[in-house]
Amino acid sequence: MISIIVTHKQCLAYLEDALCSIAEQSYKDIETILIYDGDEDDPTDLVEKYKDSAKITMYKNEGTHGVAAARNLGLDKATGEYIMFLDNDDYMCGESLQALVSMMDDETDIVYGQVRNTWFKRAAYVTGQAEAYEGEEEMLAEIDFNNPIDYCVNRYKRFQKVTVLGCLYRKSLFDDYNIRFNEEQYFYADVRVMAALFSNARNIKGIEDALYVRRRHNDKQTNPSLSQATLYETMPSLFSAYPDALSVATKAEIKDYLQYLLGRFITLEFPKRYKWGEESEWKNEYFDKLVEMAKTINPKALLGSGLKLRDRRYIKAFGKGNRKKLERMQQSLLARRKIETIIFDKRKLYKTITIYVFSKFSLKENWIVFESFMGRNCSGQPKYIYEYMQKEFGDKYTYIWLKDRKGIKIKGKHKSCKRWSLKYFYYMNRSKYWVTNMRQPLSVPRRDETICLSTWHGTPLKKLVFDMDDIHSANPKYKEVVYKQTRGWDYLISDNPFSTEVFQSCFQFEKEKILESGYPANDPLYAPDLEERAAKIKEKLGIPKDKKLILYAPTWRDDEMYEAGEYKFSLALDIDRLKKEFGDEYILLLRLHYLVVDRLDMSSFGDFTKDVCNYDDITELYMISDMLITDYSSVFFDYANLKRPILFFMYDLEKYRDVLRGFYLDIDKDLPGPIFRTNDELVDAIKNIDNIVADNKERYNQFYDRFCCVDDGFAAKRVVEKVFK
Ligand code: C2G
Repeated sequence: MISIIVTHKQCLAYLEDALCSIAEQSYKDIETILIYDGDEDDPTDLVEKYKDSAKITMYKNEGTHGVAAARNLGLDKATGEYIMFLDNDDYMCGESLQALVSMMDDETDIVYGQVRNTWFKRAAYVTGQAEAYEGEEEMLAEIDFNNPIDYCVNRYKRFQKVTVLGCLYRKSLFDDYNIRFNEEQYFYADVRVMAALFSNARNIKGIEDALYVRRRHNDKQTNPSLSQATLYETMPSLFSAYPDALSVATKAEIKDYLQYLLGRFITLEFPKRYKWGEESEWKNEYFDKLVEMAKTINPKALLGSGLKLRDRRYIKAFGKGNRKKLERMQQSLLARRKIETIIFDKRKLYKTITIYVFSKFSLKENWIVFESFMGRNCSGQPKYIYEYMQKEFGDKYTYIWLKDRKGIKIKGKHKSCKRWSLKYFYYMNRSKYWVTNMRQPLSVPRRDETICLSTWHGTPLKKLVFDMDDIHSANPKYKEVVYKQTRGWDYLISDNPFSTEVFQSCFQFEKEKILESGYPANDPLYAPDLEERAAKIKEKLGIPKDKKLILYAPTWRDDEMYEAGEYKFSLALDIDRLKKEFGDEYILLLRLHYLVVDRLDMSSFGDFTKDVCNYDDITELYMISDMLITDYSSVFFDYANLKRPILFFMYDLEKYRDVLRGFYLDIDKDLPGPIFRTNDELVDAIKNIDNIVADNKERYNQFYDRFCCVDDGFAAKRVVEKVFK
């Protein structure tokens, strides 16, 4: 029998994947020992659900908390012949247990399988919808799977990554050699155990068919993981873990490896923290302890390890505790690295200039930087706040716009600069106000007095940041980065009570800082002269007066990208068909999302289509359109203010909802219009638009009351009065 020891402390959101992956194993001679460590995230309901299929017994880890103590308790309770550790945030694939067990024989004590890393949940992983873990293939290419020490111990080359996971152990190996986790070590407890297990095992075999998947956490704030802890947190554990592991390692190969790990740590990680001249525990206590540990390094153990001669010399000096020599070596090393990065990285250079030069100038109380969609256009809330301020205050303020594209037209007296230019750093640093509808980069040095008004850019339908499960867009550290960025917002605009609620959870943001003012960009939709304005916009765009307009404005897809911030789009709308059916009556305005970089060739559709992807302001497109077709974009919340027809073309609904995002609304009930999956259905609906409008009248009105209840044409005024006093 295999005893699977599952430790659970936090991250209840991940546990179900782990338990389900046990329940679905074909090998059934198992018991699951779930150690519940702590008081948060009570797993009782899930344990109940999988109790029979995964044969779970749950124990509460009283007293000393931590994964080491929890695993020891699991070892004490286990009755199986074999042991497998499964963390609550990980899962196994397919036939893992069967494969591992089939390799066991009388002479073998450990069988290991493949360990893979992912940012994604099990459903996405097993269906192949999870993207490959960055850099993993390259790392694995350098490692020999059939060499147990290479594969199981050596692969990550860092103490923090050494893990007991992914292997099946003969239980007697733990008992005969009295191998247990050191409960004093909150981190690094696996190092000692692996050193002991791999030193004493008689035979170790591997099988690639057994797959253990380690899930990285994209959300350090709410679901922290041990292996993602910072060095500041883990450092104290290292001082006991290393000597402890060295004392139980009996195989020369393992001993050498431990010394190599320490050597790498001393040359690559420690110098970044140890600032000479600055009094801290790194300089005193940690340094002294590390010197003691470095004395255990035998220079011969490092030969052929991949550490350069320069590094080996440094480690030798470290072992002698020769501070003076180390200081010299380290200062020149760090200075060289710093100068190299500043010279080759313009942003770092500008940041340095900002810190040492610009920030010495006074703050400009009446300077405001406006940024709309990262400088790609002039639209949204920043544009309408700006126009209101121009009208009300004129020259009283200096207005600075970020323009990252040629051809952006902005009315009124203003200055401008390109994002990431030296001028940009200058203006950002000296201006008292920032008005932006997206997140601000962290690399722009900000003063304490700066006031950042975040307007955001839409009422959310699709789940955002902390309400998202997996992150399929390019940056897996998204949640961590957004958390830091949103701490810099002094105000956040919301369009309705629903958004106010969601913003608190998705950004983990304080209610007091949210201004439920309505959206300034929706003000023109309530203008008394809406029709005349619309006629002028139509004329500007060269659209014949007798043609009605359909605006097609879909959103982007998290998993269809070239790189972060640059997305692909494949058009599912059958334009040929629409042209045939509606070419006489309508013109189709095609508006792709600003993150999509693909440009569609629409020359074959003649006058029927109009490419408005680069048109600055989508509000103006709303004003002239007789009907909107969209998918999961927040555009419909704004468009609904006009009470004109909205059709939803959701050809990829299942994937978008179940894998990529998830929604805040019940889309079958709450949307202000019907959902269509195919072009046939859509064409039919446009033909019968009057019936569609009549059929959906009630739900449209309900939607309007819920989401458009604050907008009234005066949102800009409310925002400006509050923020600029
Ligand atoms: N937008 C646009 N053209 C499109 C789609 C969107 O100009 N074809 C603009 C609109 O101003 C819209 C905003 O981008 O309100 C946000 O668009 P979404 O499609 O909702 O996408 P996203 O940028 O992910 O915004 O809470 C807001 C959203 O949930 C996130």
